[in-house]
Amino acid sequence: MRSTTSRSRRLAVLAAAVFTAVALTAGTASGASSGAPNIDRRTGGGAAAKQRTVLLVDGAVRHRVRLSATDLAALPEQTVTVTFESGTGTQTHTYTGPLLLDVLNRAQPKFDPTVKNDQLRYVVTATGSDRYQATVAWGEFDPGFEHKSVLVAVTEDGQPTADGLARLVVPGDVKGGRYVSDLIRLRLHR
Ligand SMILES: Nc1nc2c(c(=O)[nH]1)N[C@H]1C(S)=C(S)[C@@H](COP(=O)(O)O)O[C@H]1N2
Ligand SMILES: [Mo]
Repeated sequence: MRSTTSRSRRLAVLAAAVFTAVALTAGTASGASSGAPNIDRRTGGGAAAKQRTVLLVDGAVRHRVRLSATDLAALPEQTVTVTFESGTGTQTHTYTGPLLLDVLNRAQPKFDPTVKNDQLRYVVTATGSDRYQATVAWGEFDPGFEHKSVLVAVTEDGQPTADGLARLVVPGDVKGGRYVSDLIRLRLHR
C-alpha cells in the first residue's frame, strides 16, 4: 500500500518526466497527436535516439502518458520465458518488464462502473515504430479472467530489447505476430 504523499511524489516525478519528454519532442509541432518519435527498427538510431524514445499510452484513459525507460523501470518487474514461431524458425526468449496491466493502469482506464464488466469490452492496440499493429483484449490479461502475463518487455535474454524501448510479449501465442517490437503506442479502445 502506498501513502498519499508518496503517490503525490510519484505523480510529480511523472509530470516532470512527461514535461521533459514533451520538451525533447518539441521540434515536432504535431508531437502531441502523432505520438512518440519514429525510430526505424531496422536502422536503429543508436543510444542517443533510444534515450528519446517514449511509449505513448492513450485512448480511453484519464491521463494519456508518455512513458520513458525510467518510467517503465519504476513499475514492478515480471519475468517470462516464452517460445514462438517466426519467419526465422522457433525462438525461445526470456523477457523482463512491467505487466501491460500495470502500464495501462498508470494511465487510469476510464471504465464505466455502471456497465457490467465494462473492461471486457476493451482491447489494447499496440503499434510499432514501423506502424505494425496487433491487439490484445483486456480480458486476456485481466487477473479475473485469462490472467495472462502480457508484458511490456524492456529486456530480452538479459539485454535491452534490440529494437527500441519495449516489446509486447504475449505468452502462449504459437506465432510471434503479436510480439510487437519497438513499441511507440498502446491505445485502449473498444
Ligand atoms: N514492429 C514490428 N514488430 C513485429 C513485427 C513487425 O513487422 N514489426 N513482426 C512480428 C512477427 S510476424 C514476428 S514472427 C516476430 C518476429 O520476431 P523477431 O523480429 O524478434 O524475430 O515479430 C513480430 N513483431
Ligand atoms: Mo511472423
